[in-house]
Amino acid sequence: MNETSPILLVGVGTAGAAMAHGVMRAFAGDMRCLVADTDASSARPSAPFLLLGGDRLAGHGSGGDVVQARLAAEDSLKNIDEHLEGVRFAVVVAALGGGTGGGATVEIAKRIEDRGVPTLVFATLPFSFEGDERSRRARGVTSMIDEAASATIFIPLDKLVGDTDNMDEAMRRASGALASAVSLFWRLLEKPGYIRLDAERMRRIVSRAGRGRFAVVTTQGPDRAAAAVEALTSSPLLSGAMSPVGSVLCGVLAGEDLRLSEVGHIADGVRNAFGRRASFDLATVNDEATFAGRLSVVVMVFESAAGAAAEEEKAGESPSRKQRRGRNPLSLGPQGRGRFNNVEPTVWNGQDIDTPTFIRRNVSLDA
Ligand SMILES: Nc1nc2c(ncn2[C@@H]2O[C@H](COP(=O)(O)OP(=O)(O)O)[C@@H](O)[C@H]2O)c(=O)[nH]1
Ligand SMILES: [Mg+2]
Repeated sequence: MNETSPILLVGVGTAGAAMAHGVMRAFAGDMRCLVADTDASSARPSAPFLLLGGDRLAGHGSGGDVVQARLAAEDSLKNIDEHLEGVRFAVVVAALGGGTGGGATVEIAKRIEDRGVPTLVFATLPFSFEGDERSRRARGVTSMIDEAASATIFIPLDKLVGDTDNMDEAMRRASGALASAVSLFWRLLEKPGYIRLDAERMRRIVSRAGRGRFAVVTTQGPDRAAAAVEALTSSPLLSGAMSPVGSVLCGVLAGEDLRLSEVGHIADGVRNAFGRRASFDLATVNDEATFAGRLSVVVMVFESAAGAAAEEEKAGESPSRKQRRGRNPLSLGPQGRGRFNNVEPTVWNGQDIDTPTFIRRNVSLDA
C-alpha cells in the first residue's frame, strides 16, 4: 500500500469498494487507495477501510436509502481528512442505483474538494434490467455529484458490456472492464513515460472539466494505431459525446516498440474525432513488462476546457470547488439551499438536508 502518492483512489459503496479492489488487483502495483462504505463487509486487508455512519447504521449498509447514506457519510466526514495528507488529485469510483454509492459519494466528493483536492468521480449507472427504481435512484443523484466534484464520468453499464443474457455474467464483465480501464488510467498517472501525466497535470485537466466520457481500447498487430483510432471513434462509450467538447485527454500505453508515428497517428485521429478546437493533452507510458506488443489507448473527453481553470490557478487561486462555483459558502441566507438550489429537496424527518447543517441548526459562523 502506497501511503505517499499524491493520487488517491476512493471506492464508495459495496460495488464501488469491489471496483476499487478490482483496480488494485489489475494495477498489480503500489497504489494509494481508501474504501468507504456503510457496510462493514466491504473491508479488505489490501486498503484502509472507513466505515460510514457506524453509530447510525451499525455497519449493516444503507438498505438502498440514499438519504441515510448521505447522513451516514456526513457523520464520518472528519475521518476522511487523515487519508488526504499529501493528496493532490483524487478519483472516486462508485456504482449508482443502491444507497451508499450515490448518497455517500456526494458528501465524500464535497469533502475532498473542500480540502482543495480536485476530484474526478467515475460512477456507473445501473443496467436497464435492474429496473426503474434503481435507475430513478441513480438519476436522482447525478446532478448532486456534478455539483460536488470537479469532473464526473457517468458510465451506463448497458453500454459497457456487449450482449449477454445472463445478469451475473453482465455484472462480472462490467466489473472486469471497469477495473481494467481505471487501472490503465492509473498506469498513465503513476508510471513515467516520455510525455508524462501526473497529479499536477491532472489537477489542471479536471478542474472545471465538468461532465466527461471515458473509453479504453487495446489493439495489437502492424496496424494497431489505426485499429485503436477506429475502435475509439466507434465506441458506444464515447458516441454522442457532448458538443462542443472542451477538453480531450489521450493516453497511449505500450511497450518499448511504441513508435513516434503511432503516437502521432493516434493523437491526430482522436483530435479529429472529438474536436480540433478542444484543449488537448497527450500522455504516453512505455512499459515493456505489461504491454509487450500491445497498445492501449485511454481517452477522456470533457465538456469544459481545462484552460480557464489553469489561468485562474496561475493567478494564485485554488481550483477547488468553491472558487470554481464562484460562490462564497458562508454568504448563504437563512433560506438558501446553496448548491442544491436547482435540485429536488432531500427531505428527512421534515428537514431539507441539502441545506447545510450550520444553517439548519442556526449556527452562526461570523463570530
Ligand atoms: N461494477 C459492479 N457493479 C455492481 C456489482 N453489483 C452491483 N453493481 C451495481 O452497483 C449498483 C449499486 O449497488 P450496491 O453497490 O450494492 O449499492 P450500495 O452499496 O448501496 O452503493 C447496482 O445497482 C448495480 O448497478 C458488481 O459486482 N460490480
Ligand atoms: Mg451496499
